[in-house]
Amino acid sequence: MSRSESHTQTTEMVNTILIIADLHLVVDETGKNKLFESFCNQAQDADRLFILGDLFNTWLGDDLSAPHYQQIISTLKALSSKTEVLIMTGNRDFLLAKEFSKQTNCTLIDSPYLLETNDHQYVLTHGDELCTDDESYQQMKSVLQHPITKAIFVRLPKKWRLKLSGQLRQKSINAQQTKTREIMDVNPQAVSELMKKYPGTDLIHGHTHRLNTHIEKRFTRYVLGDWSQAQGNAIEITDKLRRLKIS
Ligand SMILES: [Mn+2]
Repeated sequence: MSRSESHTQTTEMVNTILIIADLHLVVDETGKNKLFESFCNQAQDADRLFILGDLFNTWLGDDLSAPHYQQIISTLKALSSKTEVLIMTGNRDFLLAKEFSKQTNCTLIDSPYLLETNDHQYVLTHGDELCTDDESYQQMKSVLQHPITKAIFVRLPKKWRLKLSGQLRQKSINAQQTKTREIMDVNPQAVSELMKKYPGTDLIHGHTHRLNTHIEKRFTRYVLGDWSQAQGNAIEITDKLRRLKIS
């Protein structure tokens, strides 16, 4: 369809899609939880909301973590009765699973996810798989997020899970201190290999918390930022893409 033809379709409803990532919600950061709740109230006017990973700062299994986030869960449930909510897991909440999905009525989606709008296509991903320079991280991820490891972990007693996750978190904090900024960013080669598989699309991802728009030769890479207690950010796609500040 040519541009002029699409312009004649003025009666066609324009869909609204919202995309966020990296909220890293924790129980005691009530400001951020409230900010997310008010965002969800406004998101009821949208057709679809995508959350591209790390909605929660830690998730140690639905049975263990869901009881701590009942407010967030009911907010998501209320939203999903009006708006389709699609959630991708990140490296912090990769144990989000069926029970969470059932309680919230949100759909868990795999990465990468191809989003098709009327006239555009976007590849959506959390983004950590593109940080290939961080070899120790990728090694750790392949072990921790292996289906067998996940299946064993969620069956461990709650006390063990809490203890293990605390140890892993400390290990990760220590490791990050010796890594450079460059190592923890996406690797251009990894990005271009992904985008070769999806010609003609643009990329939207989070994880690095480096809100920016990178215009490359063949595609544009939109990076979402993380959320603070006072401010969040989103991408809104209607007939065009624009950035939103959430406060
Ligand atoms: Mn992440």
